[in-house]
Amino acid sequence: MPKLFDNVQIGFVACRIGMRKVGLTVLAWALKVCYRPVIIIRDQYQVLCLGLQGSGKTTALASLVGESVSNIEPTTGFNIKTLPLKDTIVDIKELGGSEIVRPFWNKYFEGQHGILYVIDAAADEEILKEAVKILQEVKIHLGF
Ligand SMILES: Nc1nc2c(ncn2[C@@H]2O[C@H](COP(=O)(O)OP(=O)(O)OP(=O)(O)O)[C@@H](O)[C@H]2O)c(=O)[nH]1
Ligand SMILES: [Mg+2]
Repeated sequence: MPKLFDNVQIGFVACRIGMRKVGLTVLAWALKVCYRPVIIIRDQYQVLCLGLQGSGKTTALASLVGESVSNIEPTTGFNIKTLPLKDTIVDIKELGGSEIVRPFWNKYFEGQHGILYVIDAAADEEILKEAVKILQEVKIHLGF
């Protein structure tokens, strides 16, 4: 038969374990609320995404950033995606590829670190030739 003193001791130990659990829960909650991983961004690059209408620019960019590729509409104006790569951010700006908007592409060249030119490899010969011709025009504008 345990004495009163033993019961008090068992109760005290149980209470301490309980308090520890509560303490750990509070600590975990506080860490969850307050802890924000610090990511130092060292570099940020601007990339222009070009290519003929329907070559797959929007689809390629959506899959690159892990978005759904269903229900993709032709791009009117531009479409911007941000691609985080470790401590680097790449901002990719896609411009629509229709004949009407292509003359305005060169207005967006300034300040870009690179060009991502998309060609539909499954396109027929004529479209492939057109894609290469337009790419050459872009290169001339850029001074290559
Ligand atoms: N099967 C297949 N379809 C694709 C692929 N890429 C794009 N498409 C389809 O081709 C069509 C045009 O794709 P978009 O990504 O809108 O092409 P875009 O170059 O952004 O076109 P614009 O914005 O109009 O210049 C869409 O219906 C896409 O679903 C691909 O790799 N495979
Ligand atoms: Mg598009």
